[in-house]
Order: sequence, then C-alpha cells, then structure tokens
Amino acid sequence: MKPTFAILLGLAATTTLLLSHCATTTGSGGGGSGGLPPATKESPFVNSLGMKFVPVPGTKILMCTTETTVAQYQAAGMGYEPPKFSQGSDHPAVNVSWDDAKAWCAWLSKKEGRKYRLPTDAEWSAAVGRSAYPWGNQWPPPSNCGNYAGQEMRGCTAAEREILFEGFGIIGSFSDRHKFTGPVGSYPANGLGLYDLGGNVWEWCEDWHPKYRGEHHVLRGGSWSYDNRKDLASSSQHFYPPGILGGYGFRCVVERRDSAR
Ligand SMILES: [Ca+2]
Ligand SMILES: [Ca+2]
Repeated sequence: MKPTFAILLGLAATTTLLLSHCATTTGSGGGGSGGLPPATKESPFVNSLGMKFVPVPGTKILMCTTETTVAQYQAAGMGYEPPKFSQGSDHPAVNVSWDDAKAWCAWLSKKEGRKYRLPTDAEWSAAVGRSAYPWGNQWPPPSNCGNYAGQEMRGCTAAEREILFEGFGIIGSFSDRHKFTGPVGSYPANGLGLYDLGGNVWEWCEDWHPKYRGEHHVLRGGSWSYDNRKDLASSSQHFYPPGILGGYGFRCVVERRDSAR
C-alpha cells in the first residue's frame, strides 16, 4: 500500500471511529446499547465475520483468538497487497502498516457498532502472560509450538530464499511445517484460548514503541522469519525496521463497554 493511501486510510479511520461512537447498533450477538454479551474462553463472543473473542484477565477487552486473516482483511474492501510467498485466505494478513490496521479496525467498528481497536502494549502483555516465551520458559522451543524460523526453511528453493533476509537463522532442531506464514490457529492455544501470540506474524499494538515515541509503533510476538531468543521473548518490543513486511500483521480487540475514547 502506498504511503499516501495509508494516510488517507488513517484519516478515514479517524472519521469512522468518530462515527462508531455515535452508533447504537449491536451487531451479531446482541447485548443492547453496544454492550457485549458475556464471553468466556469456552464460550467466546463471535462477531459477524465469525471472529472469536475471549476475555483477557486484568483488562476491559475481549481479544480475538487469532491474527486477522487475509479473508477478514479483504472483507473491508481496502485492497490487499499479497506477499511474494504463497498464502491461503486463512493465513494472517501481511504487508499491513499500523495505519492499515487502524483503518481496518475502524471499518469493523462502523460495521458492527462496537469499538474494535488494536490491543495496547499492556493488554498484549496481559494476553501473553508471564512466561519467558509465549510457549513457556524453555529454550529452544519445542517443535510445533508456533510458526518461527525452523528446519522447514532448509527446504526453501533458490527463489524462496530471495524472499528472506540474507543470512536468516534457524532455531536449532526446531521445526513447525510452515516456511512462511501458515493458517492461523495451526498450533496449540495458550491458557486463555489465544493462538499464535508468538510467531506467524508480528502484531501491531496501539502504543508507540517506548524507545521511538512519535516515530514507530510497537509490534509484539515474533514472526515466521525470526530465530533468536531476544526477539522471541514474550517481552520483546519490536519496531518497524527497513526490510520485509511479510511478517507484519495484527489482531484486534473489542472493548467490553462502549467507553468513549
Ligand atoms: Ca516456520
Ligand atoms: Ca503472532
């Protein structure tokens, strides 16, 4: 997506968010006056796109159990710039800027009359929990705990290698079946019922990166092309560096109450 278009979408996001505050419809699931019906890990809130949302203790949001998929992203009619690798409609949307993600949340908010947005950095931290890594405390990670840079990448063709950073690394004997992005929810959920918080794609949060305020927004969780302990740690706060964008996506949250912000 071209920067100018992203800016326009950012403006559209602002407009539609304002409109969403005035909306009184409830979308699927009912609840009246924009309130959400009770949701639990076992009985999540399900919106009109079939996205499932579960509570995150200590927050006022319900978080989508998966990253936003290509199909869900395309439902907004915003256009989708596919990556250089092959994807299915159930893979996470990539090549998504922070402005794109905000605009998509604004579209969904207007569509459903609820307040959808990106998670804050603190909310994402609450979702991933206190273990050293999203899968637990051990290093290296157990195979198939998430989509990271594993042995499967050794099978890349010459053309596929051109998609990757030069000198990409691989995590020891770890493997996970997917060279690039994989279908969301392919690996076990965490204790809250959330999939792929670690790996598959980095996820945009609302906040500025603490070291680059006013310059870069923070990304959390690592992606399919990352192999090192520092980036894969639960606490890792990433920012938008020059390089491939095929590892940047997002998941959204919905506020429990229609609190005006
Ligand atoms: Ca992988
Ligand atoms: Ca992720």
